[in-house]
Amino acid sequence: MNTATKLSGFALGLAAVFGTAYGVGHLAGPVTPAAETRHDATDAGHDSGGPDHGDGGHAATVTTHLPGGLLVSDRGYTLQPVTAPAGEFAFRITGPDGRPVTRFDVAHDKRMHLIVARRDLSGFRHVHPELAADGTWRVASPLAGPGVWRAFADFTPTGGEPLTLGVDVTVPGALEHRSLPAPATSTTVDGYTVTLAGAPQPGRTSRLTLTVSRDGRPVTDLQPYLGAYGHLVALRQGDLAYLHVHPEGTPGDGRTPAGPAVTFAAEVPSAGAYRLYLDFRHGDAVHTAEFTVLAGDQPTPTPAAPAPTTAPTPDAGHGTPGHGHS
Ligand SMILES: [Cu+2]
Repeated sequence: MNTATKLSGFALGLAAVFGTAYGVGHLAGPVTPAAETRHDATDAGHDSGGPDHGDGGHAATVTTHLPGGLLVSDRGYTLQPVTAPAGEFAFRITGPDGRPVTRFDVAHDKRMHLIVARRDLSGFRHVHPELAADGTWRVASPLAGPGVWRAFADFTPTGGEPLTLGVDVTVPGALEHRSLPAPATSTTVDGYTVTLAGAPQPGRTSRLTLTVSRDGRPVTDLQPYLGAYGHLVALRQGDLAYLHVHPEGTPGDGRTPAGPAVTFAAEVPSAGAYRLYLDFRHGDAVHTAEFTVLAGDQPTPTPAAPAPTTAPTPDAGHGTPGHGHS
């Protein structure tokens, strides 16, 4: 079987999952409701598990949602990178009239969230560009070196729906392949240790709890960042489908502690491998902790095992289902 055949089979599998995974829209934030109900899905099987989606309309009108970030153009809005001086990244969003959009609503403290990662899921950055009067967004380039990058613009045009558009951007240079790190439930960043409890399950809401400590002590004075104690983005291996997940509770609501644990309600659109990126703020700096997680019917990673050093094949880094060799 060649790669193309494998991929189309994979896509069909995803389509089947999406047929019942409409709840993902709540978490994907920017979602693409299909104009028509293309799958005769019913609400069967969706009445169990997880908090209320807060939007009772799902049961009556079942639509097929795509995760965010897969489209460069959606609902009349298009993400267009523009030529920028060295060291800068610039782009525009054009609207249904073909003109650059100049009015955006604030969401999570900002009018524009720009997320980038290489296609191999390395190099994640989450930055906030500045809008010029002509509709051009500019930011110091977050593209940290050669590779094929995916840039996600997560925004709400004034008068429109939240959207996440994605575009590939190539930075020339010697490519260095990075295998997806093995699934793990603990990681370190900037001197912090972050642990992950919970595993996402396709088609239903799963609680993921991330706990931050430093020098063996729980961090209990996390600082609000973008209106929350943590920001979690998940990217799916294979197509970089983008899920922006928000934590339970709001700083200052009188019941949400400032750490050490931040809990998220996450719903992934399919089985497979995802890379999670947790942005949290402490010591007046933003830190990003990264995890690989496997969703679906896969062996549950053993918390005590740091890495699959006893994996059955020496090619463990490439053993993820769906990874096509040529
Ligand atoms: Cu942001």
